[in-house]
Amino acid sequence: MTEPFFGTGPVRPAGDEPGDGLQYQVYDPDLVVGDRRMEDHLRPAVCYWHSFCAPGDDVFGSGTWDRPWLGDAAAADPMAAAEAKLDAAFELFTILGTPFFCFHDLDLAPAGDSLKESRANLETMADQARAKMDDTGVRLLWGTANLFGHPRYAAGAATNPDPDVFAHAAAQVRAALEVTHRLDGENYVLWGGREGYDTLLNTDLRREGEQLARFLSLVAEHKHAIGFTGTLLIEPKPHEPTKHQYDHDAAAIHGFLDRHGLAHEFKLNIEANHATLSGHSFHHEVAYAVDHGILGSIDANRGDPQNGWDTDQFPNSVEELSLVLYEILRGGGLGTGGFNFDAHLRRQSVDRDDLVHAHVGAIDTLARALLVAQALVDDGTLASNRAERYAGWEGPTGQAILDPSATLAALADEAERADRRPRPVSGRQERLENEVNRILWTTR
Ligand code: XLS
Ligand code: NI
Ligand code: NI
Repeated sequence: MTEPFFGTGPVRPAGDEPGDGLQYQVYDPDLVVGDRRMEDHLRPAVCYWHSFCAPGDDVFGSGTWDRPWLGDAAAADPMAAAEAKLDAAFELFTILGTPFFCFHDLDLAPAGDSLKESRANLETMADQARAKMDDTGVRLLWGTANLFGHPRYAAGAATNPDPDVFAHAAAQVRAALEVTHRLDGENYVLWGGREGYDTLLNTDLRREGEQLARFLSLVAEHKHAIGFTGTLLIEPKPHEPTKHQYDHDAAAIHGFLDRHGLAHEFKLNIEANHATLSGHSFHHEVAYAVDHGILGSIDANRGDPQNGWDTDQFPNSVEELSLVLYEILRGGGLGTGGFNFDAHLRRQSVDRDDLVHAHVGAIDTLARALLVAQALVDDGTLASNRAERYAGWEGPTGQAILDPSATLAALADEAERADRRPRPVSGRQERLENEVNRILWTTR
């Protein structure tokens, strides 16, 4: 290992005696919340791409961040640069005490001149990552393939009009999936970056849908062929980079998977900022996934209420995340998933340790939200109110409707005969909002 990049000591858990250096205010991995340790609820992960691969550029200006392994270093000796990046990444994971990380194939290793060379680079870097994982105990939450950056993917990967592009993407995914398996990754993610269209004038919607389904079923088949037991995840996003993306939101993907007989093979990786881009709340997307048994994992970040794009800021709202965590607890937890910080610094955050502070704040926000969510579960008001609201479905009318022998005519006859006149019942929204605030404000 070369010189430390951050040179900061480990961030101490909230439960520790105060001392020098950084300390979490709330996050204590070993604190038992409800049925498990805080770390086992949250399973936080640092993502490789925003933290180590992006230079801090935007469409108007070049990179501002101090990332010595990018630029000239990467051009001169791409594999040496990838090693320096790996060192810095594992240094950050160790400083933060985060149990997981995530990567795209091209984050970990540079592309070669051919698919074969790219695969060899990835395997070499995966061996190095394995050694560091064994040393530090850090695990892989998920791997994925970058099927959106290279110009060949401008018109999509699986949904490209050119089948050679589909085949190229298949080669990349095979390598990334196999490396994820070798590193004992707990999930494999497919984000349909450019699987969508810019204009309908040149797009065959039906054919592109079939291509996407074909690709997903080939990935699922290969997962089983190699004995990978992790979860396959699809990440919804409605647009950006393309005008319209097929994996629009949780419900659209659910319908698509069902239609193509793939619903048992995939779960969802829900990202906060993608939820808001699709016109939903993050809470909605997670609740939809939980209620349909397809919640896989979370990409934790936040957007900007005034900006219509994926600003990928670190999460900092306990209010928002408490309700999201409440749904996750209600659904029995994240399973193989976790909270991956798919978030990046602002362009002006040029100090090396800004990256440490960003993650510390985000992890503390999640930890606080978890405590509130558990208090909401323990309090039980939301659950009992919901149960009471639908209680009629347990009674004679509800049961008669649900009975498979029921017909519309029989129900109509009975409704006419009984002549009941249902009255509107309060939805109690404000009361429930007050309850949530009471718990938010009083949970310690
Ligand atoms: C981009 C996506 C991407 C995926 C991984 O908006 O969030 O980062 O999570 O390809
Ligand atoms: Ni994401
Ligand atoms: Ni995103």
